[in-house]
Amino acid sequence: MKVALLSLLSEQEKEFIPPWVLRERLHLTWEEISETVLRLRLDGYTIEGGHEKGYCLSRRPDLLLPTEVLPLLRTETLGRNYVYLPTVGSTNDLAKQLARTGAVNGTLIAAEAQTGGRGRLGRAWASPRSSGIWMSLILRPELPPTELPKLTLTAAVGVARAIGIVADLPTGIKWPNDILADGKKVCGILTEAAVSDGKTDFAVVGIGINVNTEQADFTAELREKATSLKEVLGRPVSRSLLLAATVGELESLLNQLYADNFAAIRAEWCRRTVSLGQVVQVAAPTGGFTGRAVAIAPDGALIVSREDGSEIRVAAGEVL
Ligand code: BT5
Repeated sequence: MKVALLSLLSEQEKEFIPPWVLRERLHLTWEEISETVLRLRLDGYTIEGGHEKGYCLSRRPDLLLPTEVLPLLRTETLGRNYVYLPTVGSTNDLAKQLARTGAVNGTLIAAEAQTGGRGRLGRAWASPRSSGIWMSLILRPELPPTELPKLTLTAAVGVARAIGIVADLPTGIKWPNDILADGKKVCGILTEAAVSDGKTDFAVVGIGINVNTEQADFTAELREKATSLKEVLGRPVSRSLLLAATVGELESLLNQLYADNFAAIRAEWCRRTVSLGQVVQVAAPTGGFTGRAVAIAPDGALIVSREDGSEIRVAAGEVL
């Protein structure tokens, strides 16, 4: 009901639609319409009017509400089950909980703010309220655990494409999970998975994008390395459009991945990366070393060439 009423009011935003038109077009009683208006007002929509003039939508909230996001989705599976929260500890933690209790493939979780947003290795992820996209996707991929690193690279390509489409901004991917704009981090990706008997039960792809985040929202330490799309572009970007575009690009890339065409995704990743050719410091569990990032292996690992000419595959680890 909410979506139908909003879409009718949006046909003539800022103009009153008379009661009889609303009733006829929506096939609802006036009581049902008034009640839906009340619920939309509680969600943050500014709707003026009443039973004499009818209703007029004068302002939509800048929130990732289902009523804002679902009408924009062009996907078949991803995001069709959408869980939206004003506040959550971590969307990845909630996604894992929901996945364990049977949530369907493609379930999307998004929150306005995270109180315990996480990066890799237990690091914190700053998630100021309503300034970015803090989301997780539950996937049940037909991928063996050894191939899961491909998911992070695929997600990075999807986000970079979506930022290009919605914000018209070129970005660079830093292996394996960062997206940079103007040399600073605008997005981080955290892929986690549950594996049993050598098989992937589910994977959770967590994505954090600083969309309209202000420098003042970051701690002094973060200001040096983090930025947002708004800061780089000098204008705000619609979070709902970017969320829908990200999910859309991811769906088509995942279809490509599952159709055994990671090679094409890897090629695009290589075109978009800023990591190849760079001198990198690798902090691996087995000890750190320095080398030059020279290639991405067919399975998504980074190939680092050391001074002595030896090449090392870095599947998981830290590139500084
Ligand atoms: C990441 O980790 O970059 C993965 C971040 C994933 C965040 C999403 S948000 C939705 C979902 N739910 C979660 O709880 N997490 C995911 P890593 O490569 O370890 O980078 C973490 C480091 O990035 C921190 O140590 C900071 O230095 C920096 N950082 C923290 N918050 C940031 C922000 N908002 N923007 C840019 N950099 C940030």
